[in-house]
Amino acid sequence: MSQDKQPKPTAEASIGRRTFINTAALAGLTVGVAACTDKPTSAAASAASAPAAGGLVGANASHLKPGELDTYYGLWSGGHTGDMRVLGLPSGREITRIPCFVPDALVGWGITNESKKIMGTKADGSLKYTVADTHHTHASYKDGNYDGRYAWINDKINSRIARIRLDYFVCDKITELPNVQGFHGIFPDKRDPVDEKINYTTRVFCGGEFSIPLPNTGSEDASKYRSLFTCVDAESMEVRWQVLIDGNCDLTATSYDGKLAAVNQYNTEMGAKYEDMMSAERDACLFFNVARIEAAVKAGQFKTIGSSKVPVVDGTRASNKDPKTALTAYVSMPKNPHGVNASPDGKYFICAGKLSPTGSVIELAKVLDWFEGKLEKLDAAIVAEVELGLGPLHTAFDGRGNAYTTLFLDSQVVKWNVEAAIKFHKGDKSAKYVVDRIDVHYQPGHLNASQSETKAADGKYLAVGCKFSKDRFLPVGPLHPENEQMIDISGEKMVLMADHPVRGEPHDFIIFKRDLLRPKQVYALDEFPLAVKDPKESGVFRNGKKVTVKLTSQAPAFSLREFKLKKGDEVTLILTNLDKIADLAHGFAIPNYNVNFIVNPLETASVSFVADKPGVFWCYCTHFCHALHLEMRTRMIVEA
Ligand code: RUQ
Ligand code: CUA
Ligand code: CA
Repeated sequence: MSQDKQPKPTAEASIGRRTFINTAALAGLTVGVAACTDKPTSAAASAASAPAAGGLVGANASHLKPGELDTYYGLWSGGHTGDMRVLGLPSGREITRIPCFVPDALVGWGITNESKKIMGTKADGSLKYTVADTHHTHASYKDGNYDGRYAWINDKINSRIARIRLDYFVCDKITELPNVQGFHGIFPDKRDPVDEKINYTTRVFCGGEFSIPLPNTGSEDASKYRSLFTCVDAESMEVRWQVLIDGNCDLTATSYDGKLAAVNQYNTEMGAKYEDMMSAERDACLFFNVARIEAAVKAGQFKTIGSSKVPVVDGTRASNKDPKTALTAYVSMPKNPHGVNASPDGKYFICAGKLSPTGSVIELAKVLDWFEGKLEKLDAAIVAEVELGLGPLHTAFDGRGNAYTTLFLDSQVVKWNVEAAIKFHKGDKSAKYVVDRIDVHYQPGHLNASQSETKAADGKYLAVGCKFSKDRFLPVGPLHPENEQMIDISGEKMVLMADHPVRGEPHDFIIFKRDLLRPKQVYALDEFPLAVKDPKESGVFRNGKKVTVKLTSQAPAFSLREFKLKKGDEVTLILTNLDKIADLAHGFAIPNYNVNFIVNPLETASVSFVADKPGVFWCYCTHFCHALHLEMRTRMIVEA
């Protein structure tokens, strides 16, 4: 990036510690980003060392008295643990984890037939995947706010999207995206672009970050590698369509009118090597015209790739030069941007610079004008490109016109006013757009504010996911936790409230008011086709070698005191928990058979195994349920 293209630093921006950014500094910055990911010591050198401002005031706000309930839910990506974390805020207490992509020993996810069916199995019945890397989670919308139906979460390693039912807080469907590697950004649409009546989420957009041969033949010729942008149906979870693009997809955002989705692109170079991905001065924020793409699919203007039947439309630059027919629009962004976020007033997408110290504001009405041939130059949709600090990554909003952006290299969050930034960019150099800065500990990635990407953004709490905790917690060996910090943003100045250690690597999250959700605590028996509805239905049902064992649980006993099998039997054991009061779960473990799972009130779960070991096996309840919990057992006798 040349120096003369950069906006001049302002006094009130009080970046002060340096004047950036010439080419040499940028080279250093690039190295810094790389070093931070694998070398904590070099990251330490760039971490802010000043103590956070005003800790005392905020400390009260995040501490809840015993028995007090939080006022906000937080849905957090679990990271490598492949699950979703549920937090209460402002306390930051982790209340539960919802398993989805990876087996979970507590509830028996990946052990029961029901969970294995959702996760996906190989021909031999074993799980197709046992690793995952979740990054982003977002929930379904209605009228521009969360409606409490679903949340979605991505698995970057195996390009899977999971849906969480928010009535029971369980994962009910997982879809693997065809021909995609490095599925990263994810965002549901906020309404339909055409049908007035559909003011809620019906699509989920998924960005493919890595380019691969299409179909993936293993070709070494990287010039032919491409990425796909994918639309998944929110209800059926089937893939509706894909868009072939130039460059790659990183994060994803959607507009409130349903018309636009966008991804930031850091590799417009389509480089296959690290260095190549940083060779261009500018990259892009790529917009998708949702209604036009769906019209093209309807009109049969698509191809398919390999064995996939999903329609793929052409969104490459060369095929989308005419605005009036274009499916896509590539808006130029400074070098290797990261993070694209929709402002709650519905007007702007904000792209953070990462290798550029800037935040870019894109006016959505202007992008739509371009698609209609009313805006001559697409670049005119960029209404601000202002300096924020070093390593800007993600942006949240308070609903009062302010944006909050993480600065990875500066270890700060910067609060800035969007309209003031636009004025400043227009030439009013007296417009003070930076409102406040706060040091965070350390190297923040994602952040989010309460209700941030909804029309009901309320500017109360901000959580920041700091990638390094360094010295903030008791040392526990080489693997440090990450540090989630809670910040009070209700005033002009940000106030640090609390630190929470968290096992890596949580990435993204959303925070919303608790009254938007009414989770159920007891299942409906009818949710489960295999339910054993009456203890009298219990027993061993034999059909040659195939054996079904049916039993029920009611504290503190299983309906069968014992059951007999023969060595070599192919067994399916079905257990329904007939206890129907909240909080009364039972577990079921079979020694030496690698079985343990939980049944919640009125839940049914089943496991299948071959009774290959003769002997007596005490199947016991693993979830403390009653004073006679230890006595809650049944005897499995496998005859030789
Ligand atoms: S990314 S630290 Cu996977 Cu969400 Cu930005
Ligand atoms: Cu049932 Cu413990
Ligand atoms: Ca680049």
